[in-house]
Amino acid sequence: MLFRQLFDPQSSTYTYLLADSAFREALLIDPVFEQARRDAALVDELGLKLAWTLETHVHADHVTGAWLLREKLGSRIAVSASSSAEGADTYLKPHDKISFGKRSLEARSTPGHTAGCTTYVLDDRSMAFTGDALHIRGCGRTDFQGGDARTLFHSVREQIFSLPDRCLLYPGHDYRGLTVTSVGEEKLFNPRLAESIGEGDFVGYMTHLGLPHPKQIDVAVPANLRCGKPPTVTAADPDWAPLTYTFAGIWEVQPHWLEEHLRDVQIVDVREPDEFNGPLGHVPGAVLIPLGTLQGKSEGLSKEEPVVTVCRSGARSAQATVLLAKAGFDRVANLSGGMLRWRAQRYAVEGGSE
Ligand SMILES: N[C@@H](CCC(=O)N[C@@H](CS)C(=O)NCC(=O)O)C(=O)O
Ligand SMILES: [Fe+2]
Repeated sequence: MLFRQLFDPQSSTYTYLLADSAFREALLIDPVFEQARRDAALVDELGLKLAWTLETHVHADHVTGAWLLREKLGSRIAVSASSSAEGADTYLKPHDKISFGKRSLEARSTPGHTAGCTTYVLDDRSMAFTGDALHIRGCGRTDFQGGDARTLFHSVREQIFSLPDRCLLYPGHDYRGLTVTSVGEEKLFNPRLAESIGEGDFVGYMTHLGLPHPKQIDVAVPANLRCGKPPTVTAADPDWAPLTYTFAGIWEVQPHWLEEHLRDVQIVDVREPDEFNGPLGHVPGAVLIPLGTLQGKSEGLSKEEPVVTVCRSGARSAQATVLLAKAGFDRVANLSGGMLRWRAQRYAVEGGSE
Protein backbone atom coordinates (compact mmCIF):
# COMPACT_ATOMS: atom_id res chain seq x y z
CA MET A 1 0.00 0.00 0.00
CA LEU A 2 1.11 3.54 -0.72
CA PHE A 3 0.51 6.07 2.06
CA ARG A 4 1.19 9.80 2.32
CA GLN A 5 0.38 12.23 5.12
CA LEU A 6 -0.17 15.73 3.74
CA PHE A 7 -0.54 18.96 5.71
CA ASP A 8 -2.37 22.25 5.26
CA PRO A 9 -0.50 24.82 7.37
CA GLN A 10 -3.34 27.36 7.29
CA SER A 11 -5.77 25.13 9.22
CA SER A 12 -3.28 22.54 10.58
CA THR A 13 -5.33 19.88 8.76
CA TYR A 14 -3.97 16.49 7.77
CA THR A 15 -5.05 14.98 4.48
CA TYR A 16 -4.24 11.34 3.86
CA LEU A 17 -3.53 9.67 0.53
CA LEU A 18 -3.94 5.89 0.48
CA ALA A 19 -3.50 3.78 -2.63
CA ASP A 20 -3.29 0.16 -3.63
CA SER A 21 0.14 0.20 -5.30
CA ALA A 22 -0.63 -2.75 -7.56
CA PHE A 23 -4.00 -1.44 -8.80
CA ARG A 24 -2.92 2.26 -8.76
CA GLU A 25 -6.31 3.16 -7.26
CA ALA A 26 -6.30 5.83 -4.55
CA LEU A 27 -8.45 7.71 -2.08
CA LEU A 28 -7.98 10.91 -0.10
CA ILE A 29 -9.26 11.44 3.42
CA ASP A 30 -10.13 15.06 4.32
CA PRO A 31 -8.70 17.00 1.35
CA VAL A 32 -8.51 20.80 1.77
CA PHE A 33 -9.92 23.13 -0.92
CA GLU A 34 -6.79 25.31 -1.20
CA GLN A 35 -4.59 22.21 -1.49
CA ALA A 36 -6.65 20.44 -4.19
CA ARG A 37 -4.16 21.35 -6.93
CA ARG A 38 -1.28 20.05 -4.86
CA ASP A 39 -3.15 16.83 -4.16
CA ALA A 40 -4.16 16.38 -7.81
CA ALA A 41 -0.55 16.91 -8.91
CA LEU A 42 0.70 14.30 -6.44
CA VAL A 43 -1.93 11.78 -7.54
CA ASP A 44 -0.92 12.42 -11.15
CA GLU A 45 2.85 12.28 -10.55
CA LEU A 46 2.47 8.98 -8.66
CA GLY A 47 0.49 7.51 -11.58
CA LEU A 48 -2.67 6.98 -9.50
CA LYS A 49 -6.38 7.18 -10.26
CA LEU A 50 -8.28 8.99 -7.51
CA ALA A 51 -11.37 6.87 -6.90
CA TRP A 52 -12.73 8.52 -3.73
CA THR A 53 -12.53 11.46 -1.40
CA LEU A 54 -13.75 10.71 2.13
CA GLU A 55 -14.71 13.15 4.87
CA THR A 56 -14.30 12.38 8.54
CA HIS A 57 -16.88 15.13 9.27
CA VAL A 58 -18.34 18.48 8.22
CA HIS A 59 -15.36 20.69 9.08
CA ALA A 60 -15.77 24.05 10.80
CA ASP A 61 -12.28 25.42 10.16
CA HIS A 62 -11.56 24.82 6.44
CA VAL A 63 -13.42 23.98 3.24
CA THR A 64 -13.11 20.46 1.88
CA GLY A 65 -11.44 19.85 -1.50
CA ALA A 66 -13.90 17.05 -2.31
CA TRP A 67 -15.99 18.91 -4.90
CA LEU A 68 -12.95 20.50 -6.57
CA LEU A 69 -11.18 17.15 -6.86
CA ARG A 70 -14.31 15.56 -8.33
CA GLU A 71 -14.33 18.38 -10.94
CA LYS A 72 -10.63 17.89 -11.71
CA LEU A 73 -10.18 14.14 -11.42
CA GLY A 74 -13.63 12.58 -11.45
CA SER A 75 -13.30 11.16 -7.93
CA ARG A 76 -16.47 10.24 -6.03
CA ILE A 77 -17.38 11.86 -2.75
CA ALA A 78 -18.20 9.77 0.34
CA VAL A 79 -19.58 11.31 3.53
CA SER A 80 -21.41 9.95 6.55
CA ALA A 81 -25.17 9.49 6.21
CA SER A 82 -25.46 11.44 9.49
CA SER A 83 -23.47 14.42 8.20
CA SER A 84 -26.40 16.35 6.60
CA ALA A 85 -24.09 17.20 3.65
CA GLU A 86 -25.64 17.49 0.17
CA GLY A 87 -24.11 16.56 -3.16
CA ALA A 88 -22.07 13.48 -2.19
CA ASP A 89 -22.01 10.32 -4.32
CA THR A 90 -22.23 7.92 -1.37
CA TYR A 91 -23.67 8.30 2.11
CA LEU A 92 -21.91 5.92 4.49
CA LYS A 93 -23.61 4.00 7.26
CA PRO A 94 -21.75 2.39 10.17
CA HIS A 95 -19.51 -0.51 9.03
CA ASP A 96 -19.87 0.32 5.31
CA LYS A 97 -16.68 -0.34 3.37
CA ILE A 98 -14.96 1.87 0.79
CA SER A 99 -12.64 -0.04 -1.52
CA PHE A 100 -9.53 1.14 -3.38
CA GLY A 101 -7.98 -1.63 -5.47
CA LYS A 102 -7.90 -4.70 -3.25
CA ARG A 103 -7.75 -2.67 -0.03
CA SER A 104 -10.61 -1.12 1.91
CA LEU A 105 -11.54 1.13 4.79
CA GLU A 106 -14.36 0.49 7.23
CA ALA A 107 -16.46 3.49 8.32
CA ARG A 108 -17.03 3.52 12.09
CA SER A 109 -19.45 6.01 13.53
CA THR A 110 -17.64 8.14 16.17
CA PRO A 111 -19.93 11.14 16.91
CA GLY A 112 -19.27 13.67 19.66
CA HIS A 113 -17.10 16.34 17.97
CA THR A 114 -19.92 16.63 15.43
CA ALA A 115 -23.01 14.46 15.08
CA GLY A 116 -21.77 12.81 11.86
CA CYS A 117 -18.10 12.11 12.70
CA THR A 118 -16.62 8.97 11.17
CA THR A 119 -13.38 7.09 11.85
CA TYR A 120 -11.98 5.10 8.93
CA VAL A 121 -10.23 1.83 9.81
CA LEU A 122 -7.91 0.08 7.35
CA ASP A 123 -8.86 -3.53 6.48
CA ASP A 124 -5.99 -5.10 8.51
CA ARG A 125 -6.61 -2.73 11.45
CA SER A 126 -3.04 -1.43 11.29
CA MET A 127 -4.18 2.20 10.81
CA ALA A 128 -7.22 4.31 11.60
CA PHE A 129 -8.09 7.88 10.62
CA THR A 130 -9.91 9.46 13.51
CA GLY A 131 -10.71 12.96 12.20
CA ASP A 132 -11.43 15.11 15.25
CA ALA A 133 -12.86 12.32 17.42
CA LEU A 134 -9.39 11.67 18.79
CA HIS A 135 -6.29 13.85 18.47
CA ILE A 136 -2.77 13.02 19.63
CA ARG A 137 -3.05 13.46 23.42
CA GLY A 138 -6.30 15.37 22.91
CA CYS A 139 -9.62 15.32 21.07
CA GLY A 140 -11.91 17.55 19.06
CA ARG A 141 -13.95 20.15 20.89
CA THR A 142 -17.60 19.35 21.60
CA ASP A 143 -19.17 22.81 21.83
CA PHE A 144 -20.84 23.20 18.39
CA GLN A 145 -22.32 21.34 15.38
CA GLY A 146 -24.18 18.76 17.43
CA GLY A 147 -21.10 18.13 19.56
CA ASP A 148 -21.58 16.28 22.84
CA ALA A 149 -18.88 15.30 25.33
CA ARG A 150 -20.64 12.17 26.68
CA THR A 151 -21.22 10.92 23.15
CA LEU A 152 -17.57 11.52 22.25
CA PHE A 153 -16.41 9.65 25.36
CA HIS A 154 -18.35 6.54 24.30
CA SER A 155 -17.26 6.84 20.65
CA VAL A 156 -13.59 6.87 21.57
CA ARG A 157 -13.80 4.15 24.20
CA GLU A 158 -16.03 1.80 22.19
CA GLN A 159 -15.06 2.40 18.56
CA ILE A 160 -11.39 3.48 18.72
CA PHE A 161 -9.96 1.95 21.91
CA SER A 162 -11.47 -1.40 20.86
CA LEU A 163 -8.89 -1.54 18.02
CA PRO A 164 -5.58 -3.37 18.66
CA ASP A 165 -3.07 -1.42 20.79
CA ARG A 166 -0.61 -1.44 17.89
CA CYS A 167 -3.11 0.21 15.53
CA LEU A 168 -1.66 3.56 14.41
CA LEU A 169 -3.98 6.54 14.74
CA TYR A 170 -3.84 9.46 12.32
CA PRO A 171 -5.79 12.55 13.45
CA GLY A 172 -7.62 15.23 11.45
CA HIS A 173 -5.49 18.00 12.96
CA ASP A 174 -2.49 18.55 15.09
CA TYR A 175 -1.65 22.02 16.34
CA ARG A 176 1.81 21.14 17.69
CA GLY A 177 3.38 19.33 14.73
CA LEU A 178 2.83 15.76 15.95
CA THR A 179 1.93 13.31 13.21
CA VAL A 180 0.82 9.92 14.51
CA THR A 181 0.02 7.98 17.66
CA SER A 182 -1.33 4.52 18.52
CA VAL A 183 -4.28 3.06 20.38
CA GLY A 184 -2.01 1.70 23.14
CA GLU A 185 -0.34 5.05 23.59
CA GLU A 186 -3.58 7.06 23.83
CA LYS A 187 -5.17 4.55 26.23
CA LEU A 188 -2.26 5.29 28.58
CA PHE A 189 -1.35 8.93 27.98
CA ASN A 190 -4.32 10.84 26.58
CA PRO A 191 -4.91 13.51 29.26
CA ARG A 192 -8.67 13.53 28.60
CA LEU A 193 -9.53 10.03 27.51
CA ALA A 194 -6.91 7.63 28.94
CA GLU A 195 -8.49 4.45 30.34
CA SER A 196 -7.89 5.64 33.89
CA ILE A 197 -10.15 8.70 33.39
CA GLY A 198 -13.90 8.56 34.04
CA GLU A 199 -16.77 9.89 31.94
CA GLY A 200 -17.61 12.64 34.45
CA ASP A 201 -13.99 13.89 34.48
CA PHE A 202 -13.98 13.99 30.69
CA VAL A 203 -17.24 15.95 30.52
CA GLY A 204 -15.92 18.45 33.09
CA TYR A 205 -12.72 18.88 31.10
CA MET A 206 -14.59 19.49 27.82
CA THR A 207 -17.09 21.93 29.36
CA HIS A 208 -14.28 24.23 30.40
CA LEU A 209 -12.09 24.27 27.28
CA GLY A 210 -13.04 27.91 26.57
CA LEU A 211 -11.84 27.93 22.93
CA PRO A 212 -12.81 30.75 20.53
CA HIS A 213 -14.84 29.58 17.52
CA PRO A 214 -12.76 28.73 14.43
CA LYS A 215 -12.13 31.83 12.32
CA GLN A 216 -13.56 30.24 9.15
CA ILE A 217 -16.67 28.68 10.69
CA ASP A 218 -19.22 30.92 8.91
CA VAL A 219 -17.74 30.15 5.50
CA ALA A 220 -16.59 26.58 6.10
CA VAL A 221 -19.72 24.94 7.50
CA PRO A 222 -22.13 26.06 4.72
CA ALA A 223 -19.53 25.18 2.05
CA ASN A 224 -18.87 21.77 3.58
CA LEU A 225 -22.59 21.06 3.75
CA ARG A 226 -22.34 21.28 -0.09
CA CYS A 227 -19.21 19.04 -0.11
CA GLY A 228 -17.03 22.08 -0.86
CA LYS A 229 -18.93 23.38 -3.89
CA PRO A 230 -18.47 27.17 -4.08
CA PRO A 231 -21.73 29.19 -4.23
CA THR A 232 -20.98 30.63 -7.69
CA VAL A 233 -17.42 30.30 -8.97
CA THR A 234 -15.97 27.25 -10.67
CA ALA A 235 -12.43 25.94 -10.39
CA ALA A 236 -10.39 28.86 -11.76
CA ASP A 237 -7.16 27.55 -13.22
CA PRO A 238 -5.10 29.99 -15.28
CA ASP A 239 -6.18 29.85 -18.91
CA TRP A 240 -3.56 31.97 -20.75
CA ALA A 241 -1.62 28.78 -21.62
CA PRO A 242 -2.10 25.02 -21.11
CA LEU A 243 -0.22 25.06 -17.81
CA THR A 244 0.55 22.13 -15.55
CA TYR A 245 0.81 22.41 -11.80
CA THR A 246 3.58 20.50 -10.04
CA PHE A 247 3.41 19.00 -6.57
CA ALA A 248 6.14 21.48 -5.62
CA GLY A 249 3.51 24.19 -6.20
CA ILE A 250 4.81 25.63 -9.50
CA TRP A 251 2.89 26.39 -12.69
CA GLU A 252 4.83 25.15 -15.73
CA VAL A 253 4.60 25.65 -19.48
CA GLN A 254 5.95 23.15 -22.00
CA PRO A 255 8.65 24.12 -24.56
CA HIS A 256 6.44 23.37 -27.60
CA TRP A 257 3.83 25.89 -26.40
CA LEU A 258 6.45 28.57 -25.73
CA GLU A 259 8.02 28.04 -29.15
CA GLU A 260 4.68 28.89 -30.78
CA HIS A 261 3.99 31.90 -28.51
CA LEU A 262 7.37 33.61 -28.25
CA ARG A 263 5.80 37.00 -29.11
CA ASP A 264 2.84 36.68 -26.73
CA VAL A 265 4.80 36.52 -23.47
CA GLN A 266 7.72 38.13 -21.69
CA ILE A 267 10.54 35.63 -21.39
CA VAL A 268 12.75 36.23 -18.38
CA ASP A 269 16.02 34.30 -18.20
CA VAL A 270 17.21 34.22 -14.59
CA ARG A 271 20.67 32.69 -15.15
CA GLU A 272 23.95 34.59 -14.78
CA PRO A 273 25.26 36.68 -17.76
CA ASP A 274 28.01 34.17 -18.62
CA GLU A 275 25.41 31.40 -18.91
CA PHE A 276 22.97 33.59 -20.89
CA ASN A 277 25.77 34.30 -23.39
CA GLY A 278 27.33 30.84 -23.02
CA PRO A 279 27.11 27.64 -25.09
CA LEU A 280 23.45 26.83 -24.31
CA GLY A 281 22.38 30.21 -25.67
CA HIS A 282 18.97 31.63 -24.75
CA VAL A 283 15.37 31.59 -25.94
CA PRO A 284 14.88 34.20 -28.71
CA GLY A 285 13.64 37.49 -27.24
CA ALA A 286 14.52 36.54 -23.65
CA VAL A 287 15.58 39.32 -21.29
CA LEU A 288 18.29 38.61 -18.75
CA ILE A 289 17.48 39.27 -15.08
CA PRO A 290 19.66 37.03 -12.87
CA LEU A 291 17.66 35.48 -10.00
CA GLY A 292 19.63 37.40 -7.36
CA THR A 293 18.57 40.74 -8.86
CA LEU A 294 14.97 39.82 -9.78
CA GLN A 295 13.34 41.36 -6.73
CA GLY A 296 14.70 44.82 -7.55
CA LYS A 297 14.33 44.62 -11.31
CA SER A 298 10.83 43.19 -11.78
CA GLU A 299 9.40 46.74 -12.14
CA GLY A 300 10.80 46.74 -15.68
CA LEU A 301 8.35 43.97 -16.59
CA SER A 302 4.77 44.55 -17.65
CA LYS A 303 1.91 43.02 -15.66
CA GLU A 304 -0.25 43.14 -18.80
CA GLU A 305 1.59 40.26 -20.51
CA PRO A 306 2.24 36.82 -19.02
CA VAL A 307 5.80 36.02 -17.92
CA VAL A 308 7.67 32.77 -18.62
CA THR A 309 10.80 32.25 -16.56
CA VAL A 310 13.78 30.25 -17.82
CA CYS A 311 17.04 28.93 -16.42
CA ARG A 312 19.37 26.00 -17.13
CA SER A 313 17.26 23.15 -15.72
CA GLY A 314 14.08 24.82 -14.48
CA ALA A 315 15.01 24.97 -10.79
CA ARG A 316 16.09 28.60 -10.36
CA SER A 317 13.32 29.75 -12.69
CA ALA A 318 10.76 27.90 -10.52
CA GLN A 319 11.92 30.03 -7.61
CA ALA A 320 11.61 33.07 -9.87
CA THR A 321 7.89 32.34 -10.45
CA VAL A 322 7.37 32.42 -6.69
CA LEU A 323 9.19 35.78 -6.37
CA LEU A 324 7.24 37.28 -9.27
CA ALA A 325 3.91 36.04 -7.90
CA LYS A 326 4.80 37.73 -4.60
CA ALA A 327 5.58 40.93 -6.54
CA GLY A 328 2.01 40.90 -7.91
CA PHE A 329 2.43 39.13 -11.26
CA ASP A 330 -0.59 36.86 -11.60
CA ARG A 331 0.26 35.21 -14.93
CA VAL A 332 3.66 33.58 -14.45
CA ALA A 333 4.91 30.12 -15.41
CA ASN A 334 8.17 28.26 -15.45
CA LEU A 335 9.62 26.78 -18.66
CA SER A 336 9.55 23.06 -17.89
CA GLY A 337 13.04 21.53 -18.08
CA GLY A 338 14.73 24.90 -18.73
CA MET A 339 17.32 25.45 -21.50
CA LEU A 340 18.48 21.84 -21.26
CA ARG A 341 15.13 20.52 -22.46
CA TRP A 342 14.69 23.45 -24.88
CA ARG A 343 17.99 22.50 -26.54
CA ALA A 344 17.36 18.75 -26.36
CA GLN A 345 14.10 19.30 -28.26
CA ARG A 346 15.98 21.40 -30.83
CA TYR A 347 14.07 24.66 -30.54
CA ALA A 348 15.64 27.87 -31.90
CA VAL A 349 18.17 29.73 -29.76
CA GLU A 350 19.90 33.07 -29.88
CA GLY A 351 23.65 32.86 -29.25
CA GLY A 352 25.07 29.56 -28.05
CA SER A 353 26.97 26.93 -29.93
CA GLU A 354 25.87 23.73 -31.66
N1 LIG B 1 -7.87 28.49 15.86
C1 LIG B 1 -8.44 27.47 15.03
C2 LIG B 1 -9.35 26.61 15.90
C3 LIG B 1 -9.63 25.35 15.26
C4 LIG B 1 -10.56 24.45 16.05
O1 LIG B 1 -11.42 24.85 16.87
N2 LIG B 1 -10.41 23.17 15.77
C5 LIG B 1 -11.30 22.15 16.23
C6 LIG B 1 -11.36 21.04 15.20
S1 LIG B 1 -12.33 21.54 13.80
C7 LIG B 1 -10.89 21.50 17.52
O2 LIG B 1 -11.53 20.58 17.95
N3 LIG B 1 -9.82 21.96 18.17
C8 LIG B 1 -9.39 21.34 19.37
C9 LIG B 1 -8.36 22.14 20.08
O3 LIG B 1 -8.00 23.22 19.57
O4 LIG B 1 -7.92 21.68 21.13
C10 LIG B 1 -9.23 28.11 13.88
O5 LIG B 1 -9.60 29.27 14.01
O6 LIG B 1 -9.45 27.44 12.87
FE1 LIG C 1 -13.36 19.45 13.14
